[in-house]
Amino acid sequence: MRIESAEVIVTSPGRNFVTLRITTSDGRSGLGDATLNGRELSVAAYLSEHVVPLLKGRDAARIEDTWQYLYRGAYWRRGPVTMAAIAAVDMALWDIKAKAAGMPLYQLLGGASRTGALAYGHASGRDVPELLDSIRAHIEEGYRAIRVQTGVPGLDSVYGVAASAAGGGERYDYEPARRTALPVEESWDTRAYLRHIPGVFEAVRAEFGPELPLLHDGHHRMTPIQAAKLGKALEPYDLFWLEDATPGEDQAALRLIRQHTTTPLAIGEVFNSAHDYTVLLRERLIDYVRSAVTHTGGVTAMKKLLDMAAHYGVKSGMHGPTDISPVGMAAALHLDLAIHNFGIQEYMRHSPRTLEVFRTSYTFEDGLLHPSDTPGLGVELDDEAAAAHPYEPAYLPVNRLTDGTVHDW
Ligand code: GCO
Ligand code: MG
Repeated sequence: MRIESAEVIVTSPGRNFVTLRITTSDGRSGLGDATLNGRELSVAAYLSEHVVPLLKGRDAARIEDTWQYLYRGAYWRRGPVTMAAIAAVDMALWDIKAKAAGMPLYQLLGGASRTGALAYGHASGRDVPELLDSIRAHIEEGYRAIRVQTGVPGLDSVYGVAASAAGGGERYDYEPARRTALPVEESWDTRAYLRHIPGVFEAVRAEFGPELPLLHDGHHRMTPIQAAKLGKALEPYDLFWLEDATPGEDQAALRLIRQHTTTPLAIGEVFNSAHDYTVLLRERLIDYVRSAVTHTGGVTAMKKLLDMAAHYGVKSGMHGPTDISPVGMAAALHLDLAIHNFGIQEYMRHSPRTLEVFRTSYTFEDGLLHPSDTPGLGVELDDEAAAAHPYEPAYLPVNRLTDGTVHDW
């Protein structure tokens, strides 16, 4: 089973996706996700200029060897572009291997450890009443765990808050990347945010009671002492997790937060390697690993990372916004089902237009996701539908403090 060809497909059914399709000499094909929101073409170029030429003629069954060849062989290691490209190759090869075996991928990863993966959805509102409506709508859709984000008085637009229920999007969801010539600039005031959020969670608990798992994303905006203060203030509301409290590259910052609060901590959506977690795991500074299969070098690397986390009692909470394509999502779901230390899976849901391009078989029922028993990853790409949506540049926003200083977005 030799690799005969590999093609990079860039499509934009409402938002941009980069997909790699590998085809073998015996006519099998596999898909891998290489989408890096706002920087898509850098991964597409890395793949087509530097990776695809190396794949032709390789044994498609040698997944570990190919991973090491692309990782060590490049000399320049890690980084989101490289690791997303390696991830796409890795996912596609696992897809092929599982199809050849006639099994869903999770069977090759050790088989199911559970009946389905608990998913959390994104509720948001510009104010508390709108937020409560959004939570209600998510519960009606079947969600059993909810991420809570709201507007902050005095700030025009805030990370994670859908512009409006009817806001021109295909779903009532927050999509940060905009198709503008330059990035949209948002404004931010951490003190106003810190004053506002505890009251929001108080209102949510008052309305929905103590049981519903609630999550919150700080999106890297706080200093360690601010994050410690927020974690402490949120303790009465029993969060499932507080995510990305401080900027991702500073692992030691989590030490200070951990000393002050029992609110569980999650981090890692901007990480791209297990090495980004060594201090966090060894010192038990986090509770959930947030990496995406797509940005961490694929199924091979993610499985190793999650196995390492398991030894420290740390669980998975894989990144699953709409900028992870249905292919990357499916890869996460197979891991979610197979690993022992599963925690929760983010599930924002793709738009109907995206799902016309990517034909998925995973299911969402009674709050649980299942990758399905279709052999392989269980996702196929419709080339005609993909070609109908050419790439359109889009940027993630840039954040500024109210005095104009650039801040973490
Ligand atoms: C999340 C993330 C996303 C990111 C997005 C950037 O928790 O789902 O923070 O909303 O902002 O993936 O492209
Ligand atoms: Mg996040």
